[in-house]
Amino acid sequence: VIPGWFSEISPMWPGEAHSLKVEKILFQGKSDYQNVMVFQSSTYGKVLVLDGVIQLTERDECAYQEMITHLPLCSIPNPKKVLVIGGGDGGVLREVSRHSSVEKIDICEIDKMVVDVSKEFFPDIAVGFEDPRVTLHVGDGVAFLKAAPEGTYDAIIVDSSDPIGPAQELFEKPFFESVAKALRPGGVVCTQAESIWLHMHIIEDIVANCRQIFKGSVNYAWTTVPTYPSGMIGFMLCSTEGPHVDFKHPVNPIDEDDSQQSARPLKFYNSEIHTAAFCLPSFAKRAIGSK
Ligand code: AAT
Repeated sequence: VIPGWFSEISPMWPGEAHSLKVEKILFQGKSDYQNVMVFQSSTYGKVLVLDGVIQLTERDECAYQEMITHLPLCSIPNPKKVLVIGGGDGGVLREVSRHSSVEKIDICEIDKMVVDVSKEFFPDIAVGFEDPRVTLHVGDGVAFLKAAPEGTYDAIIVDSSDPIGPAQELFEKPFFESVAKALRPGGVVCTQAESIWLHMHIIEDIVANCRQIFKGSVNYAWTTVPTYPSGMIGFMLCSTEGPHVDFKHPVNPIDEDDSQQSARPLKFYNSEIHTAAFCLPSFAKRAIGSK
């Protein structure tokens, strides 16, 4: 460990640790679920860390939050009811808000401290909570989905931390089953699905489960996030039986002229990168396959 630097050390990526130079530690706390830290970095703005793992930085959060949100929402016409699991920082909410067809946004985040810390230190991200369509539920996403009425949501976005700690069950089969139940026919889910460089075994398990559970489309897409392990992260996009969803060809592009877009223009997402996100390196294509 280098003094004055934060190194992201975890058994989930043994033998490597990306480091950022720390200017100042702004917050350190312990919630019921995890250790929460915020620091000012030299080159990536403020950084949110949970249990030693980087959740976001101000500089590159757009590449994750925009993609995990618009990949599913731009793939279906007129999304109205959206559920976010995790995502207590508010960044995914901020992105969902760009869609004027959306009428209701539920969010279920397990850790209230993440929400409070985001509101204090990341106002440009927590701004997502200010949308009147948003209802915050503080609790476990697994329990929330078990209790959710069937066929409710057009889209579910699982912005979850890694499968060590409170998010473990969000990567397991029963959770995906309740996601499928809570979606309307032809509804879509997008879940954080780790890195093809580091976690192919996790991805293969998720793909196998999703192929059994989701009778529509099942696809893996990815984005670059310099401060996430291996510099990239992927998403599992699935649809339930019903109207066909072709994730690779977005039918609901975000209108660039919309007034909300000009006040806060998209930094990363566009229709070309949407389609490109589904192109996989050959080694990943072989392991994941396509359907
Ligand atoms: N948008 C920032 C990126 C994240 S945040 C993941 C969120 O999921 C955290 O706020 C965490 O508290 C929440 N969470 C974890 N488990 C649960 C659960 N069971 N129910 C509801 N919310 C939960 C993801 C960063 C990915 C990091 C990649 N290395």
